[in-house]
Amino acid sequence: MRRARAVTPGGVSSPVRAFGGVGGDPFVVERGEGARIWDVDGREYIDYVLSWGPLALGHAAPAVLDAVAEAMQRGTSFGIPCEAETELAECIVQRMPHVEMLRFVSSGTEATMSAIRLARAATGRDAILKFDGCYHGHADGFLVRAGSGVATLGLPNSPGVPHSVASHTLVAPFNDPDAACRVARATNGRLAAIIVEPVVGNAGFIAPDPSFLRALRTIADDTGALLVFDEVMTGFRIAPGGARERFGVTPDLTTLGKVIGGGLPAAAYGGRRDLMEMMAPSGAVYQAGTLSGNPLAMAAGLATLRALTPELHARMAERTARLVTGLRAAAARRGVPFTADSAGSMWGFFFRGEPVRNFTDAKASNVDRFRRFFHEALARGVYLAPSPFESAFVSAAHGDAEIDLTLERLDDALGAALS
Ligand code: KE4
Repeated sequence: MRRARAVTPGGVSSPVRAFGGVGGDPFVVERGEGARIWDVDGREYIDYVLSWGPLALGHAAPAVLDAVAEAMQRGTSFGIPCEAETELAECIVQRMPHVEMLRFVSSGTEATMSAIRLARAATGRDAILKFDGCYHGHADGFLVRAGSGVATLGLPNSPGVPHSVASHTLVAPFNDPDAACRVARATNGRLAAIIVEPVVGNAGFIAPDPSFLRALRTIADDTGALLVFDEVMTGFRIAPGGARERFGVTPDLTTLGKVIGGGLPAAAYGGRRDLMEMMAPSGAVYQAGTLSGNPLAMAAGLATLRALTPELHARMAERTARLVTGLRAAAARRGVPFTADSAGSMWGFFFRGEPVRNFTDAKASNVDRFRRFFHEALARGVYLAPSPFESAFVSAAHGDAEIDLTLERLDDALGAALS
């Protein structure tokens, strides 16, 4: 880390990896296999961060390695239409029929940035509404009361974002449809899009109230704004068909990332055909990318989605629910104010007795206790997200044995964190 810090800011390629939310130095990873990773000092951890979500099949999944190895023999990048892009696009469209057409990009940030540009072009409006604590990547307009690393580092917003850009971004509390309605109506017809993480993963894990997403759909329809589900994290995690399958609400645009690249750089934005055909070269809205649709990333994503059958998804969801239930029980036995929840293979917890319904609740949780628990868990070989404002994941490689071992270790870590 000393060498890394000499040549890169904070010694990391992305701020949240620097353990700013929990203190201390991050370990340096050597390799991963299945549910486990090993650091350069030979310590082994059961990994629940899984590269912040992409590794639905676990580390170095044979299906992914074989697919990438096979694709690599034909070259690594062309910048020319390649069948692999169409195969992965067809697979996604088949699983998420409301995504009638999509465009691949290389990161979630590009996906959400492009979806908003499209929404602004389609409506001729500038304002966007996001929710406090939600994180949609680091494009200028999103760094307003964002979650994830922005919240972890306690940054109010980010320097370098022109006021003229940030002023188009309006913010309301998650799970507060009345506030969202008030903010939307106050724009007097200037609202281009409402963008939301259908299950929040960047303020810690926060599930939507049953009626919240439906209310956003109604507000979007009433004000002429588009509804954008940012499923970069929830996509192929909370249900085989994503948020629309889980909640029955259809967005106009959806952004995806993480899992669809299977651990290699790939993301996408898509949705209604009439909107997507506005994107160049079919239409006039410009967006481009040298490595968009990279054949190795397409191969990794396709191998991942093909393995993620509804049966496997159900097994992963069941194991995730068992982990969360076990953690709640351990906290209850020790009389610790604690709440935990899951959706499919995505989960999270807070040291707080009352339910966490929005970012204000999340920030009111006992973050000092989180920090102690994080380090006690790490010392016992369980790697949780190094921030109270992140979520955790389970992969296909987390079998019953891993869940049992994790519950044993985390129960002990909880005891140590309280002493
Ligand atoms: P990327 O640009 O990091 O690929 O995706 C941005 C993004 C967009 N939307 C949602 C819902 C996201 O969760 C993300 C990225 N998530 C963070 C973890 N909370 C990535 C980890 C990091 O920043 O290093």
